[in-house]
Amino acid sequence: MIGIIFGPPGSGKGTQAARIEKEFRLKHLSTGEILRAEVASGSPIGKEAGRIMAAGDLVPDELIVDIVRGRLPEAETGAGVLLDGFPRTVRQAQALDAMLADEGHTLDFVIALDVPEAELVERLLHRARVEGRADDTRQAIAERMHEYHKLTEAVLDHYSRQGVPVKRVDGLGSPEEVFGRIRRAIGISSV
Ligand code: B4P
Repeated sequence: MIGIIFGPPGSGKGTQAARIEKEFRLKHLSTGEILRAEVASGSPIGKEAGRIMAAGDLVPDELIVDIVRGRLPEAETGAGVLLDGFPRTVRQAQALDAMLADEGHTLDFVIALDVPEAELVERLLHRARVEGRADDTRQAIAERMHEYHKLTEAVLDHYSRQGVPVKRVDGLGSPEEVFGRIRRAIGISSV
């Protein structure tokens, strides 16, 4: 099974991915987490990505696609893969389509979390107070929302046009309530 957890910044992708990974025994691949690990390690990739992320911008497609290409085959050896934070542009989606086609795989589902923007900003500012993430400043959050509308939203149309089941899930409520809706949506997609 290969699925995507999709949504704007702060919609609960990382939060829900942890639950989906456990319940459906999927390997969780988060490009945000991979990039933050690169930043923490001080690698050349991390230095380049860290500046871009702190400004709230998307890192270059080529860099992210190379990272996913390097990790996908190993992740695919288990029961399945859950992609979190990737693809974030139509070019990334096309690159993923090609990677999956090369291996004879197809996407089983896209879960798209819907959360109003005011709630997203509130969550990220709360996380800034708790975790102090470099990209959770008011200015970076505004830029991340802008990038989401400009470049990322179109990924959903890309998949709808291809007939991939795109399940829109209400992301408001407790993490458990949201997960209940996701569980039902994935269950319907996988029968
Ligand atoms: P990500 O790590 O993907 O960051 P995110 O969009 O903020 O999602 P995250 O998973 O962290 O937050 P979540 O919604 O779970 O990316 C970070 C940056 O990396 C990007 O801005 C970009 O620069 C770069 N990047 C990553 N992938 C890329 C790609 N493919 N191409 C280019 N650049 C890329 O949770 C947010 C907060 O809400 C948390 O504090 C959580 O506790 C809270 N929350 C979750 N669910 C809740 C609920 N139901 N109710 C209340 N609060 C909730």
